[in-house]
Amino acid sequence: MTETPSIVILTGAGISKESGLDTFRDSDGIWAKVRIEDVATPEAFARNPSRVQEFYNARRAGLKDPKVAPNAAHEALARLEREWPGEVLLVTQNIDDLHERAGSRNLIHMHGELLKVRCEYCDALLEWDDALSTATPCPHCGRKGGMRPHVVWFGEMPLGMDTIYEKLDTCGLFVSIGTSGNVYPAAGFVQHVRYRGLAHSVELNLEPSQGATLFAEVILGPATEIVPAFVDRILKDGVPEAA
Ligand code: BV8
Repeated sequence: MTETPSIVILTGAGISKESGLDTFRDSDGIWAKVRIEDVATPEAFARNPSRVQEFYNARRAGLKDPKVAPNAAHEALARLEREWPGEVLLVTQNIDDLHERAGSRNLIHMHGELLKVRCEYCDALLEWDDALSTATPCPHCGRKGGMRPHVVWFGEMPLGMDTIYEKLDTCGLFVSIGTSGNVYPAAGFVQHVRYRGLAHSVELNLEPSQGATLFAEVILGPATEIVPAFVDRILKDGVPEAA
């Protein structure tokens, strides 16, 4: 009896769009309003820390909006983790907490988390849902000026990479949902899986991503429609053989 294949799922901002959170590269996206170089690099933080803190304070406050809640796509992925007999690892590029709130547990935030902050002096990692400023003293070591969002900026190493590659190397199904395939190393995961030739690969997105041609299967549409239907199909028919 062949073992139940494990599943690795990668999500991006597109899965949270229908929950009311902006994506990055859509025409009304975040990078249409601010430049990456001004708010999402260590150099930006060194140059003008309060500008960067304000950018994340606004997004952290936005998460508290009662209208921002997990949608049917987040919930379908949590159901897949509960009901699939093998392992399901959810790797998200998103820094919102909608996957957790939908019930996903086996989850890696490879680009960090908006609701966590850390001290650059003592490395304390703290849950935080309030505004942060350079004057905020670290609750752990007491020093000021070292508190930053626990978010991976451009040029910084994403989190959980060893585990992610280990799971990509052994999975039977790789699914990419709601990401434009612009940012590495996440955008390279599909090549990593195809290279082994042992897993089926599916992209679920509103429109073809940069890497769409690398997937064995592409399903287009809004996440709240195509993700629940895809989860139903996998739970009913299982994982197709690697194409
Ligand atoms: C690294 C956290 C190496 C912050 C983010 C030159 C110089 C320096 C670096 C590089 C360089 N060239 C390349 C690089 C690497 C760089 C990179 O890839 N740059 C790109 C721009 C070319 N990557 C990095 O720097 C990474 N680190 O490489 O480190 C290293 C090695 C050794 C030692 C040290 C370091 C770090 C990357 C992480 C950066 N941080 N975010 C924050 O969130 O503020 S990345 C940012 O883009 C977001 O976090 C997001 O996670 C990520 C990807 O965006 P998407 O999620 O895909 O969103 P997008 O808007 O693009 O697409 C949305 C999609 O959804 C669209 O396709 C749309 O059609 C679809 N959609 C919309 N609505 C719906 C929908 N789909 C379904 N339903 C809907 N309703």
